Amino acid sequence: MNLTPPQLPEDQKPSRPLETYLAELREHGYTVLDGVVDKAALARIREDTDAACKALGERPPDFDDRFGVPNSIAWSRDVCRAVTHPGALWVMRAYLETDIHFCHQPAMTVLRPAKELIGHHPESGWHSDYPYHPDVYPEDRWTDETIYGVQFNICIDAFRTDNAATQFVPQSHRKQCFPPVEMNRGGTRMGVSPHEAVAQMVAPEGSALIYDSRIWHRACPELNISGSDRLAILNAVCPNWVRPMVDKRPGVVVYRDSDMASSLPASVAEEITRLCCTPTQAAPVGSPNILEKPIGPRKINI
Ligand SMILES: O=C(O)CCC(=O)C(=O)O
Repeated sequence: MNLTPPQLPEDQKPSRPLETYLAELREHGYTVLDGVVDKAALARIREDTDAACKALGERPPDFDDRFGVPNSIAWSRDVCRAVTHPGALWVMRAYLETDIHFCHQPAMTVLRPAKELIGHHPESGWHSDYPYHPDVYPEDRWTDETIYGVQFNICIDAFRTDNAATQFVPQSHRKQCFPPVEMNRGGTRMGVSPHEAVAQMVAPEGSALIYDSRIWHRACPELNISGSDRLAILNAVCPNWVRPMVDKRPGVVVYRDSDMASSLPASVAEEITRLCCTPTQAAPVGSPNILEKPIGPRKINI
């Protein structure tokens, strides 16, 4: 593990030293790494996502939902560059104290503006992220001090309180358990029990939210009253020996068939190979058996 932060090019430099983001992640369970994607790249990603949406077999809903646009590493060089941002990768490797991989292919998501949902409080949605899902972690006990996952969500649009910035419970990762069932009974009214401590992860466009996968959080589409889409690239990141949450191989085929790799800088192509295309590594001796469940056609709960 290289614990020396990398030197970053000007167009990928955050406003503070990388160590400060790592310290924040360690203290609060989340940090907002700014400057991951520049303005020109954000504009191209929005345009490419729009084109990819139009090519989807089924037309996605215009309101009240969040949907994924698959295979973004095959149709956007800027997505490849964003998900391999060397500063973000350094923070995550340092936090998990190991080398990492993505547990599903980078997921471009579009959160539509609310219409019918405005003023409603839909039930459920509270969860922790992979591998802290029910039936994945051995015996569903998380007493182990080692941390096995971070979520790496790149904000293509700013995350604001009026466009459904992700809801979360500060410091809930320290409780080492799933969100209690009461949180998913009845809708979420921030400030009202059992959601009195709920806050939102606000972040500028082009930044990355990096948070401990154990933190209790929820997508809140009813709060997108902005009238516009909110785009984000979601990534579940684990030590490279933790089995992926879905079969990544179909995404690898599409990426390889696209010939995207030949148009990427070598360092970006190498990281994409490492994070997205390399088989799961052997688990170190003594690690919990997070590998035992067979991969089925499960829905990605992100
Ligand atoms: O899209 C959001 O606001 C929530 C994202 C989420 O739930 C996740 O990354 O696990």
